[in-house]
Amino acid sequence: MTAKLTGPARTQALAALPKWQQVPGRDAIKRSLKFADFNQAWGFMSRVALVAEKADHHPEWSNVYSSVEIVLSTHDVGGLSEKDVALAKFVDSIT
Ligand code: HBI
Repeated sequence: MTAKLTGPARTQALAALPKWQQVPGRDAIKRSLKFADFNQAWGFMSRVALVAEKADHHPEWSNVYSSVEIVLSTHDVGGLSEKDVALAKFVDSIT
C-alpha cells in the first residue's frame, strides 16, 4: 500500500512541483494546462493516460477544447502520495 505523504516529506515534494496548486478543502493538487488546440490537448491526455494506466494510478481531469484541468490525489490513502508526485512530474516533463 502506498503511504500518505505527510510532514516534511510532503512539504519537500510539493516544493518540487511549483506549477501545481493545492486543492482547497481536500488533500489533492491541481494544474491547469492550455494547449494550442484540441488535438494537442488530447495528445497530452493520451500520453498521460498510458503512463497512468501502467502505474495503476489515474488522474481526475476534464477537458474543454484546448484546456485540461488535472487533479491528482491517491484515493486509496485519502490524500497525496508519491504516486501523485511521480505523475505530476511526468506531466511537467512533457509540457
Ligand atoms: N488512482 N488516483 C488514484 N488513486 C487511487 O487510489 C487509485 C487509482 N487508480 C487505481 C487504483 N487506485 C487501484 O489501486 C484500485 O483502488 C482500483
